[in-house]
Amino acid sequence: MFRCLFLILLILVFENDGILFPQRNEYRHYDQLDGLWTFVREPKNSYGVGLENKWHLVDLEDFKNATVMPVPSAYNDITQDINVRDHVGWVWYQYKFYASKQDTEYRTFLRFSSVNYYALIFFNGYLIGNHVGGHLPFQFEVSLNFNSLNKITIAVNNTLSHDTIPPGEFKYLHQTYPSGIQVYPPGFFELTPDFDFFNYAGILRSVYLLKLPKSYIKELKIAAYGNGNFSYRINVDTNNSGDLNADIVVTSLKSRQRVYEGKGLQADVNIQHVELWNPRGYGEPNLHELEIHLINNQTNQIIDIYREKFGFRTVQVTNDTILINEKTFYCKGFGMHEDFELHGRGYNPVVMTKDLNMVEWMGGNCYRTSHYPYSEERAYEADRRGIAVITEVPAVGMRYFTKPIQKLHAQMISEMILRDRNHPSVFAWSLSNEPASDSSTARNYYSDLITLTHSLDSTRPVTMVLDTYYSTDKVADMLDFICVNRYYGWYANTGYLETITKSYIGEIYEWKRKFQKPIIQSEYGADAIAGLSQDPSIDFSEQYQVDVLIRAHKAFDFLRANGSLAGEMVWNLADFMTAQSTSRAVGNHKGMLTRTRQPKMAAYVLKKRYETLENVVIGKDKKNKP
Ligand code: GCB
Repeated sequence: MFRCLFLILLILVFENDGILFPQRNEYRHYDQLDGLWTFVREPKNSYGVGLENKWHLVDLEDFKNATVMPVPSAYNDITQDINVRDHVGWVWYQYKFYASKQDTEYRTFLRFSSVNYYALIFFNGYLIGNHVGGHLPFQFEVSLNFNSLNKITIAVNNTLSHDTIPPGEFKYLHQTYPSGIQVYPPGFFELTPDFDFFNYAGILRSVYLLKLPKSYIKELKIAAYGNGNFSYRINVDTNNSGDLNADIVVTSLKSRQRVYEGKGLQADVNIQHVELWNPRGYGEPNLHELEIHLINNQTNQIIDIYREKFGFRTVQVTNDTILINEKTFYCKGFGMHEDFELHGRGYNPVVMTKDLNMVEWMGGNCYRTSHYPYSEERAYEADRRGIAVITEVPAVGMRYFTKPIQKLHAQMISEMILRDRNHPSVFAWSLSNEPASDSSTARNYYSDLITLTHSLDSTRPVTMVLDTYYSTDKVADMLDFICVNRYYGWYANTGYLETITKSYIGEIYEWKRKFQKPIIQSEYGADAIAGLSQDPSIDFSEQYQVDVLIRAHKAFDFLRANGSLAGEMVWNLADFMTAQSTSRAVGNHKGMLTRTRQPKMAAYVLKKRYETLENVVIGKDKKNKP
C-alpha cells in the first residue's frame, strides 16, 4: 500500500518554479506559524490509517493520543517514548489560526522551509499539494477563511526505501524455534538507512503564511561576476493585471552608494569598480543589494518590492585549482551536519550561529552542506561572513540508478539551485555523497544530472563526493572538480599511524594524475570520545584523533605544494547522532567539537593549522613528486 502511495507521490511530484526567501517590507508580509502544533503519530509503518479515515477533516487535538510538537523541530527526541524516537511511517501535525481582516488585501501562500521526508499538505480540509525529499522549501497558494478558523494539517512520512533518496533498506525478519517460540513479533522489520546520520523527521524548518501583493515578484536570478558583469532575470506572477515593469537599484552595502539604476524585468550590464565578494582570508566579503520595485505601467504605481543581497565574484576551475576572483582558493573546511540535542535537525538560530562562530574560531573558510542543503538563514550568514560553501543535494549513498529515482534527483537539484543560486558564498554544487559511482549505470545516470545542473547554473562548477577509487570510478572525469572521502588510520589501517601520510599522498596523487582536475579531500578524520585519554594513543581516544589529523595534514601539505590538492575538509565540525550500530557509541564522534560544541584536543590542532596555513600555495613547486 505504502509503495503504491509513494508512486502516486512521485507522479504528483511538485513542480517548483522558483522560491524566494520570505521578506517583510512595504508591500509583502508574513506570519511565522512556528510554535506548538498538535501532533498525532500513526502506528509504526501503518498503511495510512490517517489517510483512510480522512484525518485532515477532523480536529486532531480531540484524539486521545494527541500531544503537541514544537515547530520547527524533529519530533524524534522530544518525548520519552522510544516509539516516537524510532518511528517509521506517518505522523500528523495540525495548526489552527484566525486570519486577520487585512489579509484580504493579499494573496496568501503557505510556505514550508523543510519537511522531512514526504509531506501531504491539507488546508481547510482539502489536499493542496505534496513535497518529496525534505531540506528544500515549497509553497502553495491558499484562500483563507475570514469568518472561521483556518486549519493546516500535514501528514509526514519518514520512510526510506529503495525508491527514495537517500535510500534505506527494509528487512522483514521471522524466526521460529522448533518449540514454537517466535523471536520477532508479527510484521517485524529492521530499517537500515544507507547513510550515517539519524533520520530526523518532521517539520524541520519554519512555516510561513506569506502575504503577497496580487501581482508579485515570483523568481529572481542574479549573476554577478568579478569583472562587474551583472545580469538579473525577474519572473513575475502578473495575475492578468496587465503590463508590468521593474525599477532596479543596486547599492553597495559597504559604501552605501548606488552603483546601478535601471528599468526592466531583465538586463545584462557592466557595473564599473564594484567591490568584490571574497572568501574569508582573501579580502572582504562585500555584498550588494538589488532592490526591485515592480511597477504597473498603466497606473505607474509600485505594486511589489523585493530586496536581495548578492555579491560580485567569479568562480573558475583550472587543472589544479579552484579560483575565486582569479585567486587560488584553498578550502580550509569542514563537513558538518545540522544536528543538535533535543531538536535534532530542526532549525535553531542559536545552534546555527554557534556553529558558524566555531568555524571562524578554528580559522575555517569553507564547508560542505553534507548531506543536504542547510537552512536558508545559514546561506545568508555564509554570504555575510565570507564562508565559501559547497551545497549538496540530499543524495547520499546512492545505489539504485533508475529513471524514477533520477527524476526525483533532478527535481531536488533544480529546487536546490532555484533556492540558492543568488548566494555568492555557494561556489559549487555537489550532486551526491559517496554514490556507487563505479558502475556504468551510474555513469549514464550522473551524466544527465551533470548536464542538467550546468544548464540550470552555468556560473558554478559541479562536483560529487566520491569514496570509490581512481582506478574504478566512472563519473570523476565528468566533474569540474573532484571531492574524495577517505579515512586512512580509521576505516583503513586502524592503529597503524605510520601508514597514514603515504596513503593519502599515494592515493590523491593518482586521482590528480589520472583526471587532471582539482581534488578536495572532502572527508578525513577519526572518532574521539571526548575526555577519553590514552597515551600512546588508541582509537577513540582524543590523542588518536589528533595523531590521525597530524599525519593527514603532513600529506596535505606535501600534496598542496605540488599542486595536487585544492582543499581539505575535516569530518566533522561536531559530533552528531546516527542510527544505532556497534561502531557508533551514541552517534558519530569524529567532531572537532562535542555535540554541545565544546572543543576536543583536535580542535586546537586544526585551529592552529587553519590559522597558519598560507592561503595560496598550489602549484608552487610542481616538480615535487611523491
Ligand atoms: C563518510 C560519510 C559520512 C560519515 C563518515 C563516517 O564517508 O560521507 O556521512 O559520517 O564517513 O564517519 O563514517
